[in-house]
Amino acid sequence: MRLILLGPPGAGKGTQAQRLVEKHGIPQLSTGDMLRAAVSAGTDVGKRAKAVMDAGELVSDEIVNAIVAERIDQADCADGFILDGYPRTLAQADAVEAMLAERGHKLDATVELVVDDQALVGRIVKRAEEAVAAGQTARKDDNPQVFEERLREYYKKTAALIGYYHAKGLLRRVDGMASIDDVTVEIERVLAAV
Ligand code: B4P
Repeated sequence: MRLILLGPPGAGKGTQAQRLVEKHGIPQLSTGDMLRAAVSAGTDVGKRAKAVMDAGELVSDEIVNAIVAERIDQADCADGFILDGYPRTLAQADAVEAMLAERGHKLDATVELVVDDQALVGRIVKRAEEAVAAGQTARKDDNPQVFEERLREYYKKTAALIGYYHAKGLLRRVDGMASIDDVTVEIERVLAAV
């Protein structure tokens, strides 16, 4: 299964991807996690991505497409993967389609998690508070000011993907306002029908 999880920042893509990994035994490919790992490791990609991520903007298509292209050729991706937070622009959507076609694969489904903007900011603030309470450092982009920019970027650059995948007959919509467990049940229900 080759699946995309789509939705605004904080919609629960990462949360649900982890559950799908357990159930389906295929890896989660989170571009956010890959970029944060590059920042922590101080690689060239990390150095270029850091300021962009801290500002809540999108890292360049060139960088992100390259890290995904490299990742999907690893052995654990042979039977499929869950793309979490990628693609985020129409150029990235074209790129992933080309990557899959080159390898003789296609996308099976795109699941959109639908969540109110108001609820999104509440989740992000809560995650930052929980990190601090646990003695960890909150993500630099998990604060209301940067979150506003992340959401603006989503509507400017990413929301167009909903129409794009709908037109291809690949879009499945799930209510992301429900509890985490209920969202998982609903995702599994729509995937069973793919
Ligand atoms: P990401 O790491 O992808 O961050 P995200 O969109 O905030 O995460 P997600 O939707 O997965 O939310 P989560 O499950 O964590 O991106 C960060 C940055 O990296 C971007 O701003 C950008 O700069 C860069 N980037 C990444 N990919 C890129 C790309 N393709 N192109 C360019 N730049 C890219 O959930 C959030 C919180 O909500 C959690 O605390 C969770 O516990 C809670 N939650 C989840 N589901 C819930 C539910 N049903 N009810 C209540 N709470 C819930």
